[in-house]
Amino acid sequence: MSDFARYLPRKLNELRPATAYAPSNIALSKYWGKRDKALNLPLNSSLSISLGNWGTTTSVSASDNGQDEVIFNGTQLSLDNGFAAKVIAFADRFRRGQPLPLKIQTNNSIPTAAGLASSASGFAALTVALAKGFALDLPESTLSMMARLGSGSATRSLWHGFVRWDRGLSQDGDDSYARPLDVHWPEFRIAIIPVDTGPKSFSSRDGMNHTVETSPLFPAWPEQAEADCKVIESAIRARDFDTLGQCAEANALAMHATMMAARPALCYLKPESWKVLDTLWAARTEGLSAYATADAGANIKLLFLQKSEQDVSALFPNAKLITPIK
Ligand code: 2P0
Repeated sequence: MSDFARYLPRKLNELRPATAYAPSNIALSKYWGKRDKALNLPLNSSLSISLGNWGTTTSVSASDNGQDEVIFNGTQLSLDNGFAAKVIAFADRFRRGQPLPLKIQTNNSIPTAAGLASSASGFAALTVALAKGFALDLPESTLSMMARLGSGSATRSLWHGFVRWDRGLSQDGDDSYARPLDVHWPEFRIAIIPVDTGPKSFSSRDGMNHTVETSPLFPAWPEQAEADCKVIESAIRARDFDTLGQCAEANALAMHATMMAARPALCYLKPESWKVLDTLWAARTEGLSAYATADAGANIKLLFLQKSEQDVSALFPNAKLITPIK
């Protein structure tokens, strides 16, 4: 079955008001390329770190006026707004035609100036809020699969800390879900170096598909990414920060290389992103233990440990520091 209807009762319970929070996440080993576009099934596993209190809080309740309502950061959206339409389409996967008008309120705690996308935390929070509201008693692995149908990266946003999304092998995606790693590493730090905080010119979904379809470098990616995931998971378990950082940085740059080789080329990194990388690499030759990663956008994210916090702040005064694990 290609949808998650099988996890739902034929007739949903009446909705009770419910609220859920989900953190955003940054992949240390990236998800890039799908084997099934409708189900957001990846070609490779990925591993992320969640962003603590940077995320999305979503509340669902029955709408009083008989119509769906979507409220984003306090503003009621028109139902033909792209974001509202996606949210309602996702709720429809639960409702399956049942007349249950919803009021969905979503608040993002991610500073707009950080230029981070929020679909991961958004779909994860919406999944959990709807599951709670309809009193569905589902395992977290199932919730992770449901969130995946909203956005691939949402699969990993069900938990705090380090999370691994196993690509799975089955055609229906039943084994493609995430699980948290039981590792507490409170010294771990992230910094976002904002470069471009405007909307993306090319969505990550389109960029991913374009790369898979046209990049002669893409065939080398899935196997490398799978191997990187293993290295990073072992490094996390061993608290081997430099192995983790080196592999995460190489993984991100390899992903960007597949995009740059696409035809026509796709380059999310801007001159300012490269300047940040240059500055970082120069500081590393002087002994700084910090590494970079970048997603489908120009912003650079740094990985380091608490002991390097002051050096990173001095090097990048506009860095937004995150303590992901408390
Ligand atoms: C990641 N990204 O692992 C990778 C790295 C961007 C670069 O997951 O089409 O918005 O909704 O499954 O999740 C962004 O892609 O794509 C993403 P869809 P999604 O974080």
